[in-house]
Amino acid sequence: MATRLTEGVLTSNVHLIRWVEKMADLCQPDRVHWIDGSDAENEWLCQQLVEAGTFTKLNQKLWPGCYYARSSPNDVARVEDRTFICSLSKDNAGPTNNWEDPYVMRRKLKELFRGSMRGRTMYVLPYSMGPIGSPMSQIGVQLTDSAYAVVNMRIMARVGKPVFEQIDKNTQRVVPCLHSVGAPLAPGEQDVPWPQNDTKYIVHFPETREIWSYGSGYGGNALLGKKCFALRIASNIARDEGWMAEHMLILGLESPPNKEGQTEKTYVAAAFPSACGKTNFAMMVPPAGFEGWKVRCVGDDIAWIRPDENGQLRAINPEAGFFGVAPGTSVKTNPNAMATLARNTIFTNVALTPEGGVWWEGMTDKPPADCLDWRGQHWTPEIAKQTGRTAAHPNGRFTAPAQQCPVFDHEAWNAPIGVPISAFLFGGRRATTMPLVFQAFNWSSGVYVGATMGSETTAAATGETGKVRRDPMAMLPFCGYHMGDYFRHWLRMQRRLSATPRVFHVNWFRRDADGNFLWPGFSENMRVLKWIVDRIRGRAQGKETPIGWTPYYEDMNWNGLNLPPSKFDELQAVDRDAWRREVIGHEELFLLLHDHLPAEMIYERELLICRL
Ligand code: SAT
Ligand code: MN
Repeated sequence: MATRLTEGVLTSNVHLIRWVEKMADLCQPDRVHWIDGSDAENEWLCQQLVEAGTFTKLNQKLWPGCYYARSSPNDVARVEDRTFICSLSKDNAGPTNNWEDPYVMRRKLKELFRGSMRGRTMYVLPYSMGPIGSPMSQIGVQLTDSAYAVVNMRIMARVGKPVFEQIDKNTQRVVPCLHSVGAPLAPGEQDVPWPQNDTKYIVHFPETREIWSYGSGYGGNALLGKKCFALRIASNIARDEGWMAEHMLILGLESPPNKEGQTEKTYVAAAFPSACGKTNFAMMVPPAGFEGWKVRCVGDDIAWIRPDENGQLRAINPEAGFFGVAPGTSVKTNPNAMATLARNTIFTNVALTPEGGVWWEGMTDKPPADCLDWRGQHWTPEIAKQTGRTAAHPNGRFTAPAQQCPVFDHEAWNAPIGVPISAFLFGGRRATTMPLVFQAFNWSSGVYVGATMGSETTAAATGETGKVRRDPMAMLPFCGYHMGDYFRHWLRMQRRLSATPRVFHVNWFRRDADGNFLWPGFSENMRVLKWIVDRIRGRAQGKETPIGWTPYYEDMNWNGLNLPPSKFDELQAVDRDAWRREVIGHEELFLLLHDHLPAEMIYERELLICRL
């Protein structure tokens, strides 16, 4: 019998109602619940998650408003090998994406989703990526049988009634997103909050702007507004409409007031691969020697960027929360993140302490005497020594409201047209070859620098960690179309700009011959950022090298840090032999993309080889 929805429907949009009915027919949930986004509803959902055993309410004195979750051990990271771009033509998805014929994939998905929500509730979750009603925002509706996904999405995006009201105006596209953890329940069976099997499909249909995600409850696989919409689908929309959807943090650097009491604010956007310190950089605390300087965080993961009518690039952070890596986060490495996650936060796959608190490696110098690890097993420092088991999963995460960040730039985040972007930074995790910082010569050499970016792999995706892979603009797992066309789109953007942002490459992770980090990182990265701002403003000198402009030692502020010029030289060294090998790495990527590769990339590579 066809489902006819009557109860609790929060929209008058008949297309939306028909689609929900159709999907309910397919997935056969026991109930349909329309998400209004209220506090009461959120409490009710969290209570249900506690009753189902998915959530543990943390000690409310220590962690007010916080909950703790463990996923199933086979569902702890994005699954790149199960992520598909199903464009009509395989050529449009390109060689860096998995592809399947959309007709074949749709049939497969329909079979998987048939009855997949039996025994569960289907939640209808409307969300706006970006300020509701802003010309830079996009709307999605996620249907999901995971209350965990709903309460996480409520932190990560603007959700609920105001979004339905925006949908009812019928002025904006709505991207349909269907999500099920799979594993239907038999009558009377206790809920299985996490999928127990390995059948996972994270599927995007770029032409019809649709997302279908099956079999995972984890982060980027399940919170569909994030990587699936804000990057994979949005990169397609952006290409068609002349804007950019990027895997970038946005921060503003504010100078101390001058004699007239005025400050200077400069916004930059930076692309680093997952788990390479975007969150730390986005809310960095200036070190000693930078009294009066302020870093203001606009976003830590995604930037939507478009030229305004004056040809100035402007960016918004379409998200509303941080889905950050917990291990390594501490009051020393990122005090602002620690303050952000102190309340109203969901912790996933970290350790649970006997007092009802959370812990992860690197949070404190001294680990708890005992706790339950991310698998729910007894863990002590002694057991860790013997078995090498960590208390938290290396990709353990916190989901925290961005507005709780002490240095959050509320005004910029709420600005419908975003903030002006003066520079793009690219960076990866590189033990060798890449200096601390260099500036590309111009826009096309900057696009080359971003396009050929490499980084050592991390735990944010399943698979081997620590290997250098090319990760163009940190978008390798997130670009929803052919990577060669994406480079062309970047190159073309310049034509619409009156002021071209400067492009820089940074590397906080260079090591010496003994494997020690050469650069202290974290707060000290401010010194690099300051040089970048001085370059943007035309105040700092640059030294020409084969790869770009680099700082003179004297042009960096060294107040409060004892870093001798010899060490700086080691950090900044351009080793021509290592760079020749690096260019061969670029060539491998170019071979892969060859038939869509813009000519500019070849010319830039040739110029680089000549300079080397
Ligand atoms: O799992 S997410 O994609 O949301 C986080 C990340 O890998 O950057
Ligand atoms: Mn990310």
